[in-house]
Amino acid sequence: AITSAKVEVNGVHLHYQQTGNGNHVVLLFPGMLGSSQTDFEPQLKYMNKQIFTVVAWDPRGYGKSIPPVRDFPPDFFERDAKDAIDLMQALKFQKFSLLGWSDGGITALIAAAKHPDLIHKMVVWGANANVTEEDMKLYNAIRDVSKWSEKARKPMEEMYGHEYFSKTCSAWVDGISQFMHKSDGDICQPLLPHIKCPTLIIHGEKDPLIPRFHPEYLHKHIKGSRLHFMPEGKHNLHLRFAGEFNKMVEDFLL
Ligand code: TYC
Repeated sequence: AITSAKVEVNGVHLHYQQTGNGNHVVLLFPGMLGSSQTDFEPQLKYMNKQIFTVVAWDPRGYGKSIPPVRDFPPDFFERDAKDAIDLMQALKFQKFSLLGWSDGGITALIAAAKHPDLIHKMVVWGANANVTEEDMKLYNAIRDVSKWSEKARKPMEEMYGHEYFSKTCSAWVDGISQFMHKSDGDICQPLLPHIKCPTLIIHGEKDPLIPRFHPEYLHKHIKGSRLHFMPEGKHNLHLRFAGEFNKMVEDFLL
């Protein structure tokens, strides 16, 4: 069974889904505008429930953690990282692993760097530690949600309705653009050396949104990290190749 609940954290009611009763607790971080429901169905359904307790959360303003309406202050990734850690404290989980996709991967990196004592292992995919001119072009190309693929757009429109989805997408592009004012487009580069947990970075070689230098940068700056390429993977590799992804992640976490 998969349960759905809300808990008050930092003044907001955060929604999460939970399944399994294994000793190894894993927190799943969705991508931009994502949620437990839109981003992690195959993980919640098929990850081993004897070994793992799987929690997937909706960051504030995303999924069913509305209100509040989502906003993007300059520290929005740090705010999400604090919410995630405080959610796990509220749920009384002592030590856990992190699985973060894309923006959720960035949030997971920050959480792991700031709380090395709480994190067992981490897997990130589609994540980046800085924003470049090349990234800005890609971001602006997805600002107009009518240009999203049908597969990516449909679950979002069902979750949010067209208006909230398109407004929040545009607000996200403005939000992520803020990092261009920082030296080297920095999001979380100086934090990477503070990550102490074993870390697996996965990259889909056909990901049109994340140039390969991003996972390579992460691999270089996270001590002892492993970098795994999926030749046919695009941005949503954990959904499209769920079986292969889940097996790789479970083997790494064990
Ligand atoms: N970071 C986004 C996510 O969380 C995805 C994304 C990456 C969008 C790069 C545009 O150019 C982009 N899913």
